[in-house]
Amino acid sequence: MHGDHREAGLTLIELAIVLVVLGIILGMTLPLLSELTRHRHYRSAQKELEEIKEALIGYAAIHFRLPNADANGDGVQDTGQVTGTIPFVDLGLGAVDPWRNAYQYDVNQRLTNTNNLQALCSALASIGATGATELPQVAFSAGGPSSPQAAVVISMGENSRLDEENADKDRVYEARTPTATFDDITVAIAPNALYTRLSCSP
Ligand SMILES: [Ca+2]
Ligand SMILES: [Ca+2]
Ligand SMILES: [Ca+2]
Repeated sequence: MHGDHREAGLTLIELAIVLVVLGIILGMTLPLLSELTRHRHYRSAQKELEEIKEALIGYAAIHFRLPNADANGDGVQDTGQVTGTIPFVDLGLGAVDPWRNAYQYDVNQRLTNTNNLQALCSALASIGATGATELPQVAFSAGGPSSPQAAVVISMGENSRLDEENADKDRVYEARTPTATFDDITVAIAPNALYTRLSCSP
């Protein structure tokens, strides 16, 4: 009888130890799991951004222009809009990034008005020539020099908002390594890259 009590006591101590160990393991595992989820979402967003770029290039090859931005969230481009979200219906793509936010989109206005390949090619060539005055632009380092782009697409990242240089609505954006206060993922289609992809010739 006495022995039974001692066994029960030991079992409780063991149980307590098991619970403490489980707690420690959970405490170590949960942050790791959320870090893995964050990493997976980040990778998915990068992959989707590349798909959006390809869809935009495909759109340009078919329509001889880039689509306008979507200003009202229905996924269909709106005439005259150069900033907004991607026209995901027109591009045949999903509506949102891994954090369930729309992808932001900014397009050079002159590339939305062309209606034949030659006109699109000359517009692309002249963007490179006129340089600094053309918008949108992207800097590829924090505070670095920016260059004009045919189009820019941004995932707002885990914090679900545009950050720092991307938030000031001046149509100049940054594509750079994330920090604690900047988690946007920015991709750009350079005018000369689109020029090459469309097999433009001088
Ligand atoms: Ca729309
Ligand atoms: Ca962000
Ligand atoms: Ca800016």
